[in-house]
Amino acid sequence: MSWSSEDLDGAIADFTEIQTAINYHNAQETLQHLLQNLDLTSQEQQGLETEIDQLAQMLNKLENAVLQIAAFGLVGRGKSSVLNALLGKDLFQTGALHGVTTDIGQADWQLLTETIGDGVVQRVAIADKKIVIWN
Ligand SMILES: Nc1nc2c(ncn2[C@@H]2O[C@H](COP(=O)(O)OP(=O)(O)OP(=O)(O)O)[C@@H](O)[C@H]2O)c(=O)[nH]1
Ligand SMILES: [Mg+2]
Repeated sequence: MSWSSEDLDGAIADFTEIQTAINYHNAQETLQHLLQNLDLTSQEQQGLETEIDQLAQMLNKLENAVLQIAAFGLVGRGKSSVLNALLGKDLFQTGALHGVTTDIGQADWQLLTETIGDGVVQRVAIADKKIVIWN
């Protein structure tokens, strides 16, 4: 069988996708293993609490395929307002004065899977608002 350049491109793309999945799985397993096999004294545990927590959060992101959205921009340009609009809740303080937001804030979005017609649609659902992110 002779391969066309499209066949080769397709095979390379498939291989890249498989390699990505393997890397993802390896990262997940490594983190799981690390967190499950921590052998620390209570003093060490206390001292490394923040780092351990960050690793657990990283693992949670890998396991739940968390997508993070961050807003960057000049002061008073509407970052908090946009995030509030997406969330459907006034979680982030907004205001006309520059520099209203002084700390990093976070809010959780919940991903729901719904079946509509023949296809499965995944939605980000916050309060009563829904944003389709995958179809
Ligand atoms: N006219 C208009 N005003 C907006 C819009 N979006 C936000 N604002 C107003 O602009 C001001 C600043 O909005 P914020 O969401 O607080 O902006 P921010 O970028 O988070 O500001 P900092 O946290 O201070 O950096 C507020 O008074 C908002 O009500 C918009 O699309 N149009
Ligand atoms: Mg803000």
